[in-house]
Amino acid sequence: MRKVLNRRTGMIEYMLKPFREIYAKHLDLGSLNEEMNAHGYLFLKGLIPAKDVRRLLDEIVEILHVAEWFIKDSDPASRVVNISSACGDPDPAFKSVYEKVFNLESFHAFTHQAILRQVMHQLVGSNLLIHPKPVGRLIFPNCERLIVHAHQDHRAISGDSESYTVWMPLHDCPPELGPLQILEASHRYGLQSVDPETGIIPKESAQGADWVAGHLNAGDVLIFHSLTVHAASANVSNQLRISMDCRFQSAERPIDPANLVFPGSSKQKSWEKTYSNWHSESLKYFWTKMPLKLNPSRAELAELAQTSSSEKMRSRYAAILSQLESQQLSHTQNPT
Ligand SMILES: O=C(O)CCC(=O)C(=O)O
Repeated sequence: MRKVLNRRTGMIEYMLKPFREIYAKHLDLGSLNEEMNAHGYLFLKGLIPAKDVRRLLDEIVEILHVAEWFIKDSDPASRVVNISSACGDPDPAFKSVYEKVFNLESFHAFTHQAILRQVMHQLVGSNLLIHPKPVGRLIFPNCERLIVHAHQDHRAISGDSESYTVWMPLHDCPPELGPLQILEASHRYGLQSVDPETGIIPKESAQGADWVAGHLNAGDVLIFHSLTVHAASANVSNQLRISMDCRFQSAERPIDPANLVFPGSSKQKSWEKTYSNWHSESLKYFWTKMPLKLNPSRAELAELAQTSSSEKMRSRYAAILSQLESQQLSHTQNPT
């Protein structure tokens, strides 16, 4: 950490080490695996054309404007929040607005764009699997409970640890808007201990090199390994932070089928509902046409639906299995 004088406040502040930047215009695809192996993340500046990011942002902002998340009579594009609307997952008010964002065809298409595929092919090999459920983050400022603390994605995503998260702000995201911070080289230490009550990795005991951070702009992309420890910083601005994150892996490696269905909310969310206003067929159920290796397999899910120790887990496994069946994963070549 570096000490710097904040000229506006006159206070000394501690700055994290900056991200290692890779400029998209100088992109050497061949060097990315080595960079990822060494540091556990890649920070690609200007990878996605700003106008493409802006198009998606405008669609999302329109939904949030209608939901009255922004200050009355302000320009929705400035994203200045109406603090009386502040909410976050799992508040019902948040979920109903978020569902509209999640159902946008453009939200899903964004993760399939050619330049991202090209980079991710380089990292995972030719048989690329894009997880079908991207996550949109709509983060109100000054809400401590909405901050995502230090964790490793592999704990939640499961399947195979050789998977990667791509985190993309949909507008310029200076430190005061609460972008992600990364614990450099922390992917080398396997799954790290969490506080059993909160599931958070205590920053003091997290293993890795330095915490790194920076100012991300629309079009910049942060990619990290599923074992890389990372955390959001606090949004201390007066604006909503809007970003999205999605996961990529090789289709030759196992995937937890929970990533293909809606196990926690089978009644509220479904692929049929998600697709109801889409114009194109091309991305619907795209993964069912791929020979995936499910872990747990369908036979194991059936067993777990009977034998898991809690009723909650038994019904979760049963829901995953029945949703898989209705997606006709029998199309896969290897549905063990
Ligand atoms: O954007 C955030 O606030 C958290 C994102 C995150 O932790 C992730 O993408 O794994």
